[in-house]
Amino acid sequence: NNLISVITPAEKNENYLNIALESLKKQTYTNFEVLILHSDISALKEVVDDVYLDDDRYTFVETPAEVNVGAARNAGIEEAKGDYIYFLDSDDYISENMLQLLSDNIGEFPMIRGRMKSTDFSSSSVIILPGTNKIKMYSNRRYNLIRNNSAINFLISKEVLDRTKLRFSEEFKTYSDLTFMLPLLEEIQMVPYVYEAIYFRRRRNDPINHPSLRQSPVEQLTHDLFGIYNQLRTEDLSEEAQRFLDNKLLNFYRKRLVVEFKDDSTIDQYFDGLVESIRKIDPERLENKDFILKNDVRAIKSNKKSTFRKLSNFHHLLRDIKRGIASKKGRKELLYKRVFKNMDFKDNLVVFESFQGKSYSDSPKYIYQYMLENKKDYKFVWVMNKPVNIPGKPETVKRFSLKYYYYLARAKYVVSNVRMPNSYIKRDNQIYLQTWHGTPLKRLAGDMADVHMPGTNSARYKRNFNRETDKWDYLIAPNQYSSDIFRRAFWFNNTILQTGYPRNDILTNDNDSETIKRLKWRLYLPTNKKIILYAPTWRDDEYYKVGKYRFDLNLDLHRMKEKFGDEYIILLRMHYVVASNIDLTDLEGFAYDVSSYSDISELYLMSDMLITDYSSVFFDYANLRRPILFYTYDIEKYQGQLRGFYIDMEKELPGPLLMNNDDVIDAIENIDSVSEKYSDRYDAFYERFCSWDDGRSSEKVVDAVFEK
Ligand code: C2G
Repeated sequence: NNLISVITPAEKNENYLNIALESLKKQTYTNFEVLILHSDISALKEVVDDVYLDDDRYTFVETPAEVNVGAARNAGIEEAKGDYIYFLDSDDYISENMLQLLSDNIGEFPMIRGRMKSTDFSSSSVIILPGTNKIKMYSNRRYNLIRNNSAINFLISKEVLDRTKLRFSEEFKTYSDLTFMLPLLEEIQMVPYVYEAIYFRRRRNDPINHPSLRQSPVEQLTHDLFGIYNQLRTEDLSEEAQRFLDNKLLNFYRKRLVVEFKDDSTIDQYFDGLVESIRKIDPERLENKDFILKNDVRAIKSNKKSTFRKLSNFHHLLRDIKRGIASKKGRKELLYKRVFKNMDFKDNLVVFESFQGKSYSDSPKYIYQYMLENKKDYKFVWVMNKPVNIPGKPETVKRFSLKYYYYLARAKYVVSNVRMPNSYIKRDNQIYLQTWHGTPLKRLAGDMADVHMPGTNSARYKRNFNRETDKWDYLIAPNQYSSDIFRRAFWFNNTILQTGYPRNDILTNDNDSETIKRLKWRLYLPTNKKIILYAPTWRDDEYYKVGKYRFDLNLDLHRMKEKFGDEYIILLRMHYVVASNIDLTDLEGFAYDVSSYSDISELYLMSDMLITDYSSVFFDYANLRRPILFYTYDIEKYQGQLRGFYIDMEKELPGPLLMNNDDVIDAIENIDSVSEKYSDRYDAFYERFCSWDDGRSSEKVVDAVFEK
């Protein structure tokens, strides 16, 4: 029964440490000690659960501040009293049979490894696979076990370390595990791999604010990997180890560095380092590689920077062409990138887009209308997927059409209320005004803990989102609350226009019975009945496919019709990403589907009461000071699992939270007393969220952004 020393560096992972330690507490194999490394032990102990402080198997080892993880692990090795060493990272988790299985199966081998599984630690993902106690032997291909560049999840005989004096390099921040593992694997011919011992590696979800080491900037990774490569490559290594290292470098070059060279001025920064390392690569390694890589390598090896630069530019062109000819969209993007983007700006041209070209609406509409009246020198293009009549008859283009790309490249100004496609390249000196589309209730972008939308994961979502917000020159804030949130959640350092929402101008300027009557006529709505507007939001986890969300109507419209049909009609307004159709059988004359109506601000004006849920619509609607009800039948799921909220819905909203149809009917029936009850809260809410909306937001925005 051997003692195992678990080595766990905990710097910057304080929040996760208890979870890692819990997985040790649950081990069926109990003869272990844990060495926890951190630069401030007394602070760390504040957050560690008492059970571990009271258990003398857990030792806290103080390391100097700012040391690299390699140095922390070395400090752990120095303190280790065990017969074996096991590296567990403090943000990860191991199955409870881990130490048992590894120690049962290591036998005379100096080292053994468990299986890795990467997970976001959402409830269902930490499952242990039952099955046979299967073991696989790695010999020639044992270097594959460090494909992930990591020393974690190996049980390693301490005797080998004592004999070889192997330690981690302390000089490098990233990739330092290679400096330990590669020489170690050189000592060992065969490594068993245990299928059922599972190491759950945390997929980190915030590469912007809390990057893991692997998510470090490419400069850092390059510096470290090349440095380590140069060191290791001077040693006398086996053929397998050399191949492993060479391929690691070539793959890094291809996957990470080549994209950097799209902007050919970055070549200067990396070229000398490339020459030094690439020269060490065994020429054999290139035999089965593609000709682009071979050409690159040849130019690098002969240290011809200007040749390399030309080649690199040419290769990027080839890649663009290759990608371009594969699809219709690709061909347009190719022209966009390679032709249109090099043409001059049209200085007075503005491209407007609202909700991805789905409608003529929201703040872009009101900014446009103001410019149409007051900025005669400008020309306008609207992105519209379906033909509509727009005042001033601007040119319209379909999203992703050739003309769309053309104008996107040539317009000096771009105005949008949602994110632009990833393929949009913001040109130098182009001005991108992002209006955004609501005061946030649901947590946004960088503030989201985990992303539950289809087709992405948290890290990718945030990285793409951050790429987008980096392109914004101006962002409109409807109130101070949003301004503060936007700065943080969007990682936004450019100009915030604290002007209120252009889309709400009409709620101040046109709130009169004439306008309202005219709007109702236009929609063929009766003018002798009051209007309820039901405008819920979408659910991240209910969808048909990417971008097409499902919505199940939980409102009993038939009951409502029976009860309120003489006095009210109801307008049903689905969110623009919702693709479900609503069944209105037997509801004629009472319920109207206005989901495709372009401008919800006009629907607000017409409505005497709003029912919503977690949609930002209520922040805007409150400008009218009319009653608002919240039909929040799934608040627990929405707030808990999906998004989380910025404000306490129970305490701060200007109306009641209703959990079922009875509640809703009751509240409508007694709307006057409900309003009375919420009037103080409504005042406070209005003050906090609506006071910047003074009917002049469009004007203020235009004055700030457009020169002439
Ligand atoms: N909207 C609409 N009809 C609905 C819901 C929303 O027309 N039934 C419009 C409103 O203009 C609303 C905007 O879409 O303000 C944003 O909708 P939200 O439901 O708030 O949801 P989301 O698109 O996720 O944006 O900071 C705001 C958040 O990002 C919310």
